[in-house]
Amino acid sequence: MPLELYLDLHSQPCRSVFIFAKKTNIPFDFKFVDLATGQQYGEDFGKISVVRKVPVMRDGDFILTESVAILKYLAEKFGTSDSDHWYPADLQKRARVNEYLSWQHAAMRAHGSKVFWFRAIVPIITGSDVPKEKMDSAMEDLTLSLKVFEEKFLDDRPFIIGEKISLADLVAIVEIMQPVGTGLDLFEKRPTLGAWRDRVKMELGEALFDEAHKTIMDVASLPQTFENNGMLEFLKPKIQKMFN
Ligand SMILES: N[C@@H](CCC(=O)N[C@@H](CS)C(=O)NCC(=O)O)C(=O)O
Repeated sequence: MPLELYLDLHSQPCRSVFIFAKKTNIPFDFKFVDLATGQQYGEDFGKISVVRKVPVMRDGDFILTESVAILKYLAEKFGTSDSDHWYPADLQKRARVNEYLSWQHAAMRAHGSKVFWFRAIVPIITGSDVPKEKMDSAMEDLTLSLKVFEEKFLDDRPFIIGEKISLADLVAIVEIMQPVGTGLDLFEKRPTLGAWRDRVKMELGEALFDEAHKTIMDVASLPQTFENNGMLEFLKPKIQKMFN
C-alpha cells in the first residue's frame, strides 16, 4: 500500500511535505483535505486524526501528524547517501537543521501566518480591516524574524547548513511564501533573502516550486470559496478568538 499524504496546499506545512516527497521521488497518494470547506472537521478525517489539522501521513497502519515529524520520518525512511543533505547524518549539521526547525514554529511561522491572516482572511471574515496598530505590530514581528533569519540562519552561507539545501530551507521557504501570497514583496528590499529564495527555487526545480505554491499565489479567491461553502459564519468566532 503506498504512503498516503493528507494535504491542502494552502497550508505551508503541507507544501513542505508535498515538495519533499515529490523532490525525493517518494511514491504517495495525495489525499486532498479541503480546509476551505472544513473537511478537517468531518467524520472521515476524524478517523485519520483527532488533531484535525493537515498534513497527516499514513504509512500502512502508522499514522503521523506534524509536518516536521513527517519530514524527518520520510528523510530517515527513504534517505540515501545522495539525499543525506536534507537531514544530514553529521551530528552538527543535523543539529543546525533541528535548531532552525525548533526556532521557526514560534517565530517565522507564527509571524508570517499572522500577517497572512491579517491581510488575506480577517478583513473578509470580520467585515473590517485589521486596526493599523495591530497590523504594524504583526509586520514588526515578521520583519524581526526575517532579520534573524538573514543574519543568524543564513549569514553568508548559500543555505542554512552551508553549501547544500536541507529540510530547514524547505520549511523556511514555504512559511515565507505565505505572506508573499497576499501580494507582499518580502524580497524586494532584502537581497540576501531574495538570492537565497532563488537558490532554493533552483534546487527544488521551478516547476515543482510553482506547482506547490500555485494555490497560495491565488489566495485572493479564498474568501469567495469560504463564502460559497458557508464557512464564513463558522470561522468568525475562531478568528476572533485567535486574534483578540
Ligand atoms: N504544527 C503543525 C501545524 C499544522 C496546521 O496548523 N495545519 C493547519 C493548516 S496550516 C490546519 O490544518 N488548520 C486547520 C484548522 O485549524 O482547522 C504542523 O507543522 O504540521
